[in-house]
Amino acid sequence: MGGQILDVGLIGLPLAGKTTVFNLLTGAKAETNDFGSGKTESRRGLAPVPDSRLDRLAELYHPRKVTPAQIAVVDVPGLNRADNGGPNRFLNDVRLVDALVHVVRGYASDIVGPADPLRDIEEMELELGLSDLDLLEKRRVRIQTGKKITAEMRQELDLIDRLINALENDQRLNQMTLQDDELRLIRGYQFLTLKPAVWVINLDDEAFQAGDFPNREAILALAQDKDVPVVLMAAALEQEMEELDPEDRAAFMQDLGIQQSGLKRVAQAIYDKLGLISFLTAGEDEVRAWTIAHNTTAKVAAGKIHSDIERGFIRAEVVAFSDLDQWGSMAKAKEHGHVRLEGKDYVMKDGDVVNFRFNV
Ligand SMILES: Nc1nc2c(ncn2[C@@H]2O[C@H](COP(=O)(O)OP(=O)(O)OP(=O)(O)O)[C@@H](O)[C@H]2O)c(=O)[nH]1
Ligand SMILES: [Mg+2]
Repeated sequence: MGGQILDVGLIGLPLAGKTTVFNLLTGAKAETNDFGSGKTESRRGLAPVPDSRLDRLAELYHPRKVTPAQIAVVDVPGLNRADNGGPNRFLNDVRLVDALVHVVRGYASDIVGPADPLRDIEEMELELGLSDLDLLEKRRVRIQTGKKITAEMRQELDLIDRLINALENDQRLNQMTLQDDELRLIRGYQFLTLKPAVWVINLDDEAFQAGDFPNREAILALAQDKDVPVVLMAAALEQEMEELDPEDRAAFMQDLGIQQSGLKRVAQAIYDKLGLISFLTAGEDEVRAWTIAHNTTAKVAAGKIHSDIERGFIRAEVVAFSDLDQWGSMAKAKEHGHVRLEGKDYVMKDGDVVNFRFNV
């Protein structure tokens, strides 16, 4: 994560349902069919990360507010097939994101024709690869035509050749084994195929319920090969259900076999892919989820909340959510020996409910 908040870009071909997915994730009511209206600006929004543990903590603490973790989402106009030659400019809007969600049309469209998700995935993968190739080739020329080639530049040139070779063989850069020093050399480029990706196959009701779509096996095999998780979604259907009141919605979702919302499943895929977990804080003021990297220590996690808490860190009072949930209060959990005092090097776990003690 570059900043405090995780940044995700929604990309895809025209009319794949990107804006519908964007609305679903962020609760926005943006107009769909940008392609038809010729709109070419990206839009941004915030998606709350669903976490049922927050609901349970709210039940226990009756806080004034509940704050879920958030993901910043960018909805980019559809990649224009006619916009050939040169890398697609819409991709510039996702150059700095932490993860790319490719929304793939799995339903027939009156305008763009029958569903062909495999073709669309291949087309987008090609486009992302070409964009990275373009950057690499420019960099290679810049080094080669420079006044002096240092040892470090020579090392970079070798690496650039390897990366170009991989891309030319239809690999993503995230499929390559790269050493830390190599990753450091190329970090500044923000290569698109090095970013964690998720493929969301957007389906009609029936296809979603059947869990089936054209070229399913081939797509799943490709996804495994490229190390990209696949999430099936019925975005338009879920969007319609947003209009229902929560009870009807729950019953309806159950009928359709939707166990978890599309938002929840996409968020989970992104967290898994990026190696992220959440810890929780709970009090009468606020119950809140915080996003951290796997293996973050207590002191660094404290810094997520405030730099003063990190600087003045004394101890972390920690209870696993499952224990707090089971015993129903901090006092009871303590009585049964589930509340621990941990030092600054304690490695945080997903679902830790934490109270930091600190000096200012
Ligand atoms: N049948 C069906 N239609 C859908 C689904 N999701 C979106 N659509 C429709 O597809 C059209 C395009 O949806 P958008 O969400 O605007 O797609 P987009 O990818 O943002 O499109 P552009 O930004 O214009 O490229 C709209 O008419 C949606 O109602 C779906 O799951 N099933
Ligand atoms: Mg759109």
